[in-house]
Amino acid sequence: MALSSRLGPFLRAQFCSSGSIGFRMSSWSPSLLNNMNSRHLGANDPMPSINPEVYTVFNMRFCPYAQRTVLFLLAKQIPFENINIDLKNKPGWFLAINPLGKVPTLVKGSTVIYESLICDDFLEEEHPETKRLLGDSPVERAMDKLLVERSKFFYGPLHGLLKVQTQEDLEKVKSQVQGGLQILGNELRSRGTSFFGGFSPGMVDYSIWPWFERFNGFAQLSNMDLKDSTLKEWMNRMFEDEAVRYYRIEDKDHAEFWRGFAQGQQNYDIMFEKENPTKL
Ligand SMILES: N[C@@H](CCC(=O)N[C@@H](CS)C(=O)NCC(=O)O)C(=O)O
Repeated sequence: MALSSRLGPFLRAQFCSSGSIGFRMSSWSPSLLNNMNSRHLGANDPMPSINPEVYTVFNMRFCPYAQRTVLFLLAKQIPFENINIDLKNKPGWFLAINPLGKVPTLVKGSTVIYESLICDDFLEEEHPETKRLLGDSPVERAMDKLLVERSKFFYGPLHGLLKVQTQEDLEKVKSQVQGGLQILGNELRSRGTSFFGGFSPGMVDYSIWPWFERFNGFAQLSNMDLKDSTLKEWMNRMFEDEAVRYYRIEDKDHAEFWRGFAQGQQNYDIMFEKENPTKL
């Protein structure tokens, strides 16, 4: 990779987002305007008021796809509000906004967008004044999107771990997960940068991160570890990223959610209940 393209994300992060030329201290602060751990609203809840002047993300706190878009908004420091939705008991007003009933759904005024990667593309194009997270050239952007596509070879089987019935199936799925990890590890080694996005996290990093945040929880379920040292180091760097830290859920809470999910009894409100023990 040419030095200029390796430096691209670094230069963008340092200069473009501050709007001035020169090095700057980190001025990151959360752009989320309300509480990310609010109760998940269901069919019996009235529609909350929605501010048409800022983005609203319809979310589910444990959804890895919605996490992609939240991380994008946080990394770009675009102000937004968050509304958590009970996906097992969706409110009619949510289905009226997005008949597919999926999160993330990103709304501003009369604009309604869904599919995490499409939301992220939209935010990048709509907000050129913010930190750029996609590659500089069409080729870089296409290669990054291909890589996110190929990351399904990692996170697809990871979800499969929840369903395996036999030891034989478990070993098969574990080796599929390791195969997917190898694709990502090899790519990061060949890029030779700290992050897939260069010197700071970019689109690929934020798009694959949600499954790495959950990796330890899944790994404990199946006695598996991350063998790839390049990816381990990348994970440690990602854990230091401000957006990632702000939105992070601890391993034990992820594990509790996925245990429930595997039994068809997922509790979306684990984080709400932790924050509001007296309201239970
Ligand atoms: N391909 C979609 C997947 C989104 C998705 O499946 N979200 C789940 C929650 S993690 C959802 O909304 N499930 C509700 C449903 O399918 O009815 C994306 O990238 O946004």
